[in-house]
Amino acid sequence: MAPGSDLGIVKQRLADAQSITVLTGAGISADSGVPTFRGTDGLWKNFRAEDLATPEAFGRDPRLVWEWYNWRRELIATKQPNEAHKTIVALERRSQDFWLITQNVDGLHREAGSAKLSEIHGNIWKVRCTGCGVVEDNRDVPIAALPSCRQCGSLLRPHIVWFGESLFFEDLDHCSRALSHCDTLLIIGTSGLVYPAAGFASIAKEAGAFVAEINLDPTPQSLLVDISLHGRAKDIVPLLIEAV
Ligand code: BJW
Ligand code: ZN
Repeated sequence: MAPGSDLGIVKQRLADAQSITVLTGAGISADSGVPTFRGTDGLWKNFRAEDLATPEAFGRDPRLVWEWYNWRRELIATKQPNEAHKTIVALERRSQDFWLITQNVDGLHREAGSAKLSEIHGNIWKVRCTGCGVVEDNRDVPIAALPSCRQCGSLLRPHIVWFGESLFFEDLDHCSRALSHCDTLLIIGTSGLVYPAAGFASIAKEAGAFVAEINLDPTPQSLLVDISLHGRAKDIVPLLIEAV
């Protein structure tokens, strides 16, 4: 790799960084075979995620929304972390100050071994009671059509942040600290359309960080970041951090 190439510059920045934050989206898991949200493969029975991932959709037809989650659980249960997920684990272990922010709910970062992370949109392997609020791990595949809480009998919902719902305060707080004090932010495989994550690049940039994105295509953040690398996450990410 030429030292002055875009790839070489990002690699050197990572090697010199004191504090690294990584933001990931569905593109990183696309390389493990998990469909993205906004690609044509993201559709299920002609529904868009925006039509199903809302509290209103769940209120109207919880059976349909659980059916969608069961389809995704079945699919994700067969997938494994790829080289990009694994390289992020290596980066975490070699860095003094590191935080991973993921929008993905598939749990593949945890499965790869990431420990310093915020899953800001929740986790598909957790359920939350709509009555008493208890959150539990649940890896049933398939889960019951309308699962109920063992403690109070109320309907369970996926422990996922849907459109129109606020992210959890603890996650937002952690992200805001990680973004405002990192010197290097890597953004991998997100369309940059969904807030608040779509605003994270500008928070880090305004705080003085070097920001690089890795994506198949340009995104709304491409003009803001220092370097955009185009290609598959599983091919590019390992090149960036070998020999850190
Ligand atoms: C590759 C690749 C490879 C492919 N290698 N790259 C108007 C303006 C501003 C904000 C709003 C607004 N109206 C409403 C809002 C707020 C709303 C929002 O942002 N809406 C926008 C759509 C406009 N946000 C919210 O509601 C959030 N809450 C909130 O803001 O609370 C306060 C508030 C409430 C209401 C109004 C205003 C404020 C909550 C958002 C929760 C999102 N949750 C979801 C669904 C979860 C369901 C589930 O998973 O079960 O999370 S949405 C969906 O999108 C999912 C994802 O995490 C998220 C981001 O998608 P991501 O990861 O970017 O995936 P894709 O598919 O979009 O992109 C993949 C990318 O990868 C592409 O760029 C490819 O090119 C690339 N790629 N293969 C590298 N191999
Ligand atoms: Zn309950």
